[in-house]
Amino acid sequence: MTSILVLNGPNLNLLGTRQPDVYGSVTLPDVEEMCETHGKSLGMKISCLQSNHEGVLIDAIHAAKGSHAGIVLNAGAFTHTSVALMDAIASVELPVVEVHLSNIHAREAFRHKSFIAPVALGQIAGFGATGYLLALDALSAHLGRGRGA
Ligand code: DHK
Repeated sequence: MTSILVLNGPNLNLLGTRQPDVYGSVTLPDVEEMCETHGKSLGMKISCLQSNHEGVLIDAIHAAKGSHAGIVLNAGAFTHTSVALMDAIASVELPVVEVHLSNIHAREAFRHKSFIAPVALGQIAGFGATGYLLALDALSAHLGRGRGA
């Protein structure tokens, strides 16, 4: 089984109650369960982690090297600020799919910039919780291609 890390950053623990008009009414445990179920159908073992702390997210990215084949990452607001997260992703050379529940490009200008995008395989934004499942599909296709499948 391919191991995939689903990593969520600051404030995403509040999903479901946090600005539901923007982020939807699905909770983080719901999202994680959806990922586990969908991942299983793709032959993936999903591990999930959420942290409000930049250093914890960086440590998790470092630890994923050698233990996981790829990462689905919603870095929350760190997306728009964190050179350190960008450097961590570049350092581990794992495929990372960047996810946002909301369409960050249709929101405030400061959300248009992503430090993750230049080091990510790609970005999925604006599809709510479904975006996480699309990210798993993208990783599955990418990793399958890598193995020549
Ligand atoms: C989540 C956040 O917490 C915001 O800071 C980002 C992202 C957008 C999302 O849409 O999932 O700007």
